[in-house]
Amino acid sequence: MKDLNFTNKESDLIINSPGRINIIGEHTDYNNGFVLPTAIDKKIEFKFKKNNTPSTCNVFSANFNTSFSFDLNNVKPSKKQWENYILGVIYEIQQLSNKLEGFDCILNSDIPVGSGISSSAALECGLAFGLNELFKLNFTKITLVEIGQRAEHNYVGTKCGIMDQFASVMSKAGHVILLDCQSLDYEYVPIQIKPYKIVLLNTNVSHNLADGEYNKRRKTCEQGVAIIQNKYPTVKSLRDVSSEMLAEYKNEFSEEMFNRCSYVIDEKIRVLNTVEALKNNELKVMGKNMYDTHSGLQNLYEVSCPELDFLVDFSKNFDEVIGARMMGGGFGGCTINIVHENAVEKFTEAASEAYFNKFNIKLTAFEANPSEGTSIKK
Ligand code: GAF
Repeated sequence: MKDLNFTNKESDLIINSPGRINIIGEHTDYNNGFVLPTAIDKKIEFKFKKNNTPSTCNVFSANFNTSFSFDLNNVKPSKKQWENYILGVIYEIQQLSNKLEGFDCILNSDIPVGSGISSSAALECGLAFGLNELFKLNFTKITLVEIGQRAEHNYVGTKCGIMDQFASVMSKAGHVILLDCQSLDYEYVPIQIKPYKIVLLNTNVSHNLADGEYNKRRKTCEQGVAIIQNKYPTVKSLRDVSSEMLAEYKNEFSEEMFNRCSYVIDEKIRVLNTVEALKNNELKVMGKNMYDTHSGLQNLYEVSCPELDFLVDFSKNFDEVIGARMMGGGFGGCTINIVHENAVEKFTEAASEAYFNKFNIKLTAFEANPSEGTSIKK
């Protein structure tokens, strides 16, 4: 296919779809627990144009300088993973609507890929949101969130929870979302943390283990629940299990299963405790909880990696950093740090130097500002 090129003026619609951070609540979403994410000021921009064909679609990624075409009557998984995010969304839309027609789309992103800030949800949700507008599909925002999640399950193969897509679509500037992943009830909580800033340190590593290990973690949690259900039939997920109940299984579970489940149960409580701390401006409590989360992800859930552990440990040398942890699925990507505004430069420079000396890899540091979810560019 030819490279697509059309200007903003020539496009029918421009959508911005952001990446996300998560203050706390990691690997809790698919266990029906709570999460505390928000969109940030890093995004994928989508330029859309109807191309007046019944079914030919052309997509160009400016970042990868690559394009592909497909026919709406013949949508099937591709060998190229990034195409599956697109094709998966198209497939899921087609399960619900027959109103799609041919379109052209140009993607331009400033979200670093594989960094744990969910460029994948931004891609899925921006596409679903844009096509919903362009072809007047009349889907609700929650349906767009679910289309994105199902695309990831069915075409990409990651059995993800709902946090990333929810944050990408539903976020509100200056707030985090306390989301109950069981009921999908949510509350916008203002994030006023002055004089602190949210600083991300991107390890710039993404260990390939990620997808398979992610699905394995989910399975282990579900297997744990299945055993607990023999005695407690009303238990539907780890959401319904207390640490006292889990303690009964200390001998019956493998050590690995016990550790995985106890991390999730602790984390569920930490999220609610952190929201209270945030509301009461007890930022050091929030920060301590973040360190505890990291320790659980490192030692019990085992989804961290040496690069992430190094940066979290390093942050403890600074009184001005009150909390830090790995963020997202794990095995690479970013740490999220709560840093005093006067020390951001000092901290990021020292971390970059120490990280380079240790791993011979350059890290990327940037501030993340809680921002609006997927929307039409004005
Ligand atoms: C990934 C998944 F996509 C989310 O659903 C969530 O489980 C997260 O890892 C871990 O909290 O980003």
